[in-house]
This record gives sequence, C-alpha cells and structure tokens, in this order.
Amino acid sequence: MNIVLLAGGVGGAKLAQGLAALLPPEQLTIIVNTGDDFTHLGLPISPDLDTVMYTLAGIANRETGWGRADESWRTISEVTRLGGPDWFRLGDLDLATHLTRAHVLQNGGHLTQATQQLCQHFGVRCPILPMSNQPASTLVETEEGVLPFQTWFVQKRWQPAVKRIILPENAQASRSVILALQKADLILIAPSNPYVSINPILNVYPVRESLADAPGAVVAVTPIIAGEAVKGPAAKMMAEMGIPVTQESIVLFYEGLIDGFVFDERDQGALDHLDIPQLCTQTWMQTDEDRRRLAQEVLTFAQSLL
Ligand code: FO1
Repeated sequence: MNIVLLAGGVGGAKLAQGLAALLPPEQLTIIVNTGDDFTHLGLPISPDLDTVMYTLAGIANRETGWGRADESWRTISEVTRLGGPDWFRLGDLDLATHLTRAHVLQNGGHLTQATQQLCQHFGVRCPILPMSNQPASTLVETEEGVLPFQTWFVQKRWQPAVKRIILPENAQASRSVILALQKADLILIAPSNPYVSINPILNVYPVRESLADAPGAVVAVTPIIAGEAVKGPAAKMMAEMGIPVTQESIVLFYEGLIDGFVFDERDQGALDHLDIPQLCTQTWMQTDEDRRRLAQEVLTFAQSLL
C-alpha cells in the first residue's frame, strides 16, 4: 500500500509523524509545501520542509512548532548586534541546515537532493519531497498591499487582513512528486492551512489533476476545530476573505478532489447534510500517542473508501 501525504507546517508534520510511526518508510511519501520558502541572510530557507524533517527526526522544537529543540541563538544575537535583520529567528543548529542546503544548491544539486541529503543525515527514512524543485513563492494580498509570505506571517505576525492568496502561475511538480502520486493507493491531505499550505501544493502542475483523477482514495483532515484554527492564521484569514469558518467551507474548498473528510468530534453533526463519506473523531494532536491514533484512524477510514 503506497500512501502519499500532502503537508504544510506544524499540523502536517504531526500527522506525518503519526503515519511514519505506523508505516514502513517505503510505503509513505510526504509532499511538502515550499511556498513559504525564501532567501534570508543569503540562505535558502524552507520552513515547512524543515518542520516536517525535524519532527520526523524527533528534534523539532515542540513549543514553537518550527526550528530545532535545544537550540542556541549566539549567531543571530550577533547579527542583531551588527545591525543585521533579526526578525526571522535562525538558531545556531538550524543555521547548519540552511548552510548545508545552500551548499548543495550552489553546487548543482536541486531542492529534492538537498532534502534527501539532510534527511539521510538526520535519520529520517521516509521520503520528504518538496512540491517543486523551482521556487514557487506564495504572496499574500493584504490591506497593507501584497506581501511576501514570511513578511506577512512572521514580520507582521499575520495581522494584516488577508484579501487573497497569490500563487505562481506556472509551478511544476518535480519528477519524484509525479511518480509518487502515480503510485499512490491513498492520498492524504494533512490538517494544514488549506489556503497557504495545501493549495500551493495543489497549484503545482499536475498535482491537482492527479488528485482529481486518482484511482485510489483521497482523504482530507480538517485544520479547523469548532471555528478555530488549531494553530496559525487559517480561521482569521478565512473570516477576512469572507469565508465562513466551518467544516463545510473546508469540504467545499477540496470539492472534486476528496473522497472522504476527517473532522473533530467538537463539530459533530456539522456535515450531516453532506453526503461525502466522513470520519468524526478527535483530530487535535497534543501527544505522540494522539498523532499515532489519528494516523491509524485516518488510514483505516481511507482504506474503507477503496
Ligand atoms: N516563525 C515565526 O513566527 N517566527 C520566527 O522567527 C520564525 C523563524 C523560523 C526559522 C526557521 C524556520 O524553518 C521557520 C521559522 N518560522 C518562524 C516558522 C515559519 O514562519 C513557517 O513558515 C511557519 O511555520 C508557517 O509554515
């Protein structure tokens, strides 16, 4: 059974960890959003790739949801002292990841190869694939104008009201992504922000088409619980874009792509009027056991749709 997970940052990484605990590495492939990527202090930063990689390696910072555990901040503190930009907090250990990625990319390698090398040395055995090997940056149109993603998300703490998300026109999936989707028996959409974490992946040709035509089952897990995002700007930006913060909005967003939907017991009954197959369970993942349990329930549910 070949399972592919489409994942963004924190929520995606947690479900990825649960799945990786249940499945042999050759049966799970994680396709990750790179729309958050940017060059900062001359370094190629890939936040969602790193969050998934660090989480599967067991070295992620569980408080912040990004960067490394047991981190130190000597270098970025010195950058502050020298008048450099310190709004994007790069820890000393985390810097090693960006430096090594830069080395691979500047010596003829591409992002998939760089990620593979990092995963190998971090002991992550299931493939983590960037959605594309070319830059495909997400822009956020806000009341303050069009902002690069990290400027909106970190520098402005996602406070500027969102009007719309601007995705690149001609992003192309890597060969590895295309092959993984072709082989997939199950395709799972992680509880990541649909607008800025999952849609950038769907926007990369031919990912959306692959899901729409998938012979296997495609199942999405909601990122919203009782009208709130588990973490991050999903609920706030939905309201700002005039989208009701409901489970139905998420189902409609994935319409035509999914065969089943997983949402939280606190929204029990919210989708009774829709005939899409659905699993209502505890989707909030606090502990590692929560991650494994939800992963198992999602797999069992998805297999029941085959
Ligand atoms: N998010 C923040 O809110 N503040 C930061 O200073 C910050 C630094 C950072 C460094 C490396 C990295 O991989 C991620 C980092 N993030 C930070 C998270 C980043 O903004 C991600 O894009 C979000 O997690 C959304 O996916």
